[in-house]
Amino acid sequence: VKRPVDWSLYLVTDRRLAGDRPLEEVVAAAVRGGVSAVQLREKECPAREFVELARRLKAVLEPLGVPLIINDRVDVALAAGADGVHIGQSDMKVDDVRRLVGPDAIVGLSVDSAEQPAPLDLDYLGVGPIFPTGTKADAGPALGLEGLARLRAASRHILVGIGGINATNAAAVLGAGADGIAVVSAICAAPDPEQAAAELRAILSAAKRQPRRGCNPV
Ligand code: TZP
Ligand code: MG
Repeated sequence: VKRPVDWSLYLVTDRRLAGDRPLEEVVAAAVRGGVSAVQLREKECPAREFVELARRLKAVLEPLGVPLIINDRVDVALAAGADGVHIGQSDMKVDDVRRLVGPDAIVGLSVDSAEQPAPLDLDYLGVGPIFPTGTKADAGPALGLEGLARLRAASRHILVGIGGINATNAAAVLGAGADGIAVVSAICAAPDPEQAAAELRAILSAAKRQPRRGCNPV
């Protein structure tokens, strides 16, 4: 069975930004602060090390009931027993991923415009970059809050905004229709990831719009 997921504060990892600190520690601190879902994102990691890292994060997250999603790599997600996978527009098609991971796994897809059609059998859309970001070198132009609002009007998927989101603009992203925010640098690069997550959590809790709980719209 598919378990409901709280997408309100979604941490996407970056070991480079975590610096000397072990990723497990940064992630554990972020969850103490209020992160509700974690995506392991590694662009250069060899498969074996990627699986080992995923297993270490799973050991931290599973007891806390926080889902672990693997960026790009269906094989790594399956090998490590992660909760799901996040794919981009040039990765395997959603329906092919779904066949591989099964009906209960989480499948998320990146979109960068309101025009990109998204299959229904998806758990959420990662929408962005909402704002300019230095974290993703090949990120497209920023959609802005207007682009997010357009997508909100056009889609019944769970929408998670990403790209340049921090404590100064998180409430506006929810206000434009996102169900949650995904952040990399705002937590991974913070001197105190727990406190950074707690600050974002407090902002989200105070924001008018109550984030919806994720469930597959099929
Ligand atoms: N996809 C779109 S923007 C982005 C990704 C992975 C990077 C977001 O990083 P940050 O540091 O939260 O702006
Ligand atoms: Mg990708």
